[in-house]
Amino acid sequence: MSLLEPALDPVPAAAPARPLTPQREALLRALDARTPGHSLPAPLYTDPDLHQAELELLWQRQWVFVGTSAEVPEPGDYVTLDIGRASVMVLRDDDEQVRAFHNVCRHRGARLVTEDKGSVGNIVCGYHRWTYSTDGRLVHAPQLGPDIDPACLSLLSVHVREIEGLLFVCLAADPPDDVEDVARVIAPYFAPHHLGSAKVAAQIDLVEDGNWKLTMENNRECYHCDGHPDLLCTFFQTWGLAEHQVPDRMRASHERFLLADAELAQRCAAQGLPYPTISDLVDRPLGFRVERSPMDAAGESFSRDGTRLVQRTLGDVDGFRMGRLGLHAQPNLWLHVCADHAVTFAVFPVGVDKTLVRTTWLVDADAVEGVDYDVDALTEVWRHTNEEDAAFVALAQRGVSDPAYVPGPYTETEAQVDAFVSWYAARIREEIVR
Ligand code: 3BY
Ligand code: FES
Repeated sequence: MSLLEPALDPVPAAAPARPLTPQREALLRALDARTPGHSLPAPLYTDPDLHQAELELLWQRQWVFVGTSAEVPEPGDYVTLDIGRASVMVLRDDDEQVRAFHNVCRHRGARLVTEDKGSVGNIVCGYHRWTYSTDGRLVHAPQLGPDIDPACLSLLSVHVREIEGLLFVCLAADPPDDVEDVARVIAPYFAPHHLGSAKVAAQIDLVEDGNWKLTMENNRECYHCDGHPDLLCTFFQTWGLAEHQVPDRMRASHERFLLADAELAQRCAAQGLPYPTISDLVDRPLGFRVERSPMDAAGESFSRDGTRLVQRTLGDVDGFRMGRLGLHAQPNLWLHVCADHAVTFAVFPVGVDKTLVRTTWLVDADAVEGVDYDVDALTEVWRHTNEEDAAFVALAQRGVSDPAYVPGPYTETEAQVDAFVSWYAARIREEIVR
């Protein structure tokens, strides 16, 4: 079955149950073998057929984070993303709207743009020069016969939703509509930070040697954070722990957290910034968690001493000691916004055991490199953290590929890993019977 079929041929909600493909049946069996509260059965991390079924049932049907509008600042600017075998082109059209299209020519199907990012006046196919405007209309096709209506040959569009500068796409014909609920909840947290008018200071792609779920699971806990010495200069290691779960060795840091948390809550209240953590990670298609949290040391940014890395604030915040605004969204996003910069992480499966992590640093559009910030310094902590995480993910992939692997229990510090795999299992089950 073509990977694009679900997008082009939606299944009506009341469709009679159809026999499952062998891959989907195998996926269901693997999920049935899962013990709740434990890591997933090995085939879900290692089996190429199950991976293929997952691409169709999850990645082609859910909202997926693809980047920020800062990555396409001007009309004609585009980025391309591979979601399974589908290439999606996200671009800003001549009316400054962000659009997304399948990166496939309507003539004989050639790949349209072949770069990861760039800028176009029109989108011109490299094969026979069919030419599309930035809103997807076919505007030029040499020797097109008089019986063929170019209006029927626009690029196939992909649903795209911008939430305060964060871009999500959905390949399904009929995307889950909870994106609107999520937007309503998170927009007030993000609006003051003006991500939509920020500029990209740096972007780094890292390919990890592991299944994409291992990358996400690793992000959803700080149980392994002793492996992140740079990050721990400012990231409170007790993140995600209930009071009674804080180990003795983290007590001093946790006391600092409690003080800083109360102080930041007040500062946010004074500025009219929403503060409470809102977490709805499992039950909705676009599971999410939004939180504000103080940072340790100077409390401003992801530097070793916690002081700012950019000399201009990003957005409308009063002062630099604003900790971080964090967002997790299923299946593939985490991000942090400090007063001086934002850093976003987008995860894409490349193969069953290869995963792309794209990290993007955003700063105020008027911040000047070399004057207001230094790219090496700005990116250092998360470059190191990502490399450390990539090593953990590779270790995990090797282990779960070993015949001796038996899924093990999550500790009480891994509630959000559990939330992630529970979300995953619920979505696959829902979609498999649709
Ligand atoms: O959300 C994050 O980026 C952090 C970093 C360490 C663990 N994880 C929860
Ligand atoms: Fe694109 Fe022919 S395949 S113009």
